Amino acid sequence: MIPNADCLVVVPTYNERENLPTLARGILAHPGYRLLVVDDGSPDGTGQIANALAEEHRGRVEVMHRTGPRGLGRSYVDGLRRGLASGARLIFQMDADLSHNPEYLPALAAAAADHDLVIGSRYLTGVSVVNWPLHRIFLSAFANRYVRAVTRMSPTDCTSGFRCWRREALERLPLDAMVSNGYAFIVEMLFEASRRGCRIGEVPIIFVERRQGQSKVSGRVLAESLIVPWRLLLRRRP
Ligand SMILES: Nc1nc2c(ncn2[C@@H]2O[C@H](COP(=O)(O)OP(=O)(O)OP(=O)(O)O)[C@@H](O)[C@H]2O)c(=O)[nH]1
Ligand SMILES: [Mg+2]
Repeated sequence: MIPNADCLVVVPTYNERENLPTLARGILAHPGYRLLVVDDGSPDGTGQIANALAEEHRGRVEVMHRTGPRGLGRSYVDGLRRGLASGARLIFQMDADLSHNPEYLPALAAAAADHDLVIGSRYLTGVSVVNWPLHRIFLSAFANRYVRAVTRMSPTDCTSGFRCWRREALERLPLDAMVSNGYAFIVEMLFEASRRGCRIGEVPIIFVERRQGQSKVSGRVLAESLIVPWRLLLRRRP
């Protein structure tokens, strides 16, 4: 474990009002952890709930309210930049819908002692998902195999959005030049990290399907996920 690590968890939100307070409680239960919510003007008022959390936990919870075109990739670029500027030494990414359990945060942080990037992995020990219908398991497993086959990346879970970065690794990524906006952004970050020689580790997690709110995965996001791995291969080396 990195002593006195200053840990910042970046969480993009779009319509997560039922989930955010529970998630925040789970993250803040860990001493030394801060939360940055990147809300995309959620119509359900998630942004106001995030403001109330920031008021209640001054100095530990911060909110970015994005305007203009929304998207997971854009939100992460803005949030990760803010995270770097805040001086955090470990920067985490996780979903707001409670699929990623904050109890795993210290395990990811511990593995970051000798890795630049640590992935919370669903596929390290079989398939560790709860409450997923069979078609979701197949879709996710196919997406992961597809990405690994096209890009030749070695992690068992290349599409997990639960990650921990050492700040020096994140600083080296070309955040300005990222092309994908949906779920493919997660793959693009990993690709850039692995071709820069980052030491990538994985720790097993059990992923739990969301109980509240709706998935934002659209046909457009899925189409982007099919194309981006090929675009990455064609990209010139930095
Ligand atoms: N800021 C922002 N966050 C988003 C956007 N789309 C999705 N998110 C967040 O990204 C995380 C993952 O989105 P989900 O809809 O859960 O996607 P998913 O996990 O692939 O789908 P499910 O498994 O069905 O929940 C959640 O925290 C969402 O609130 C967006 O356009 N902007
Ligand atoms: Mg989800």
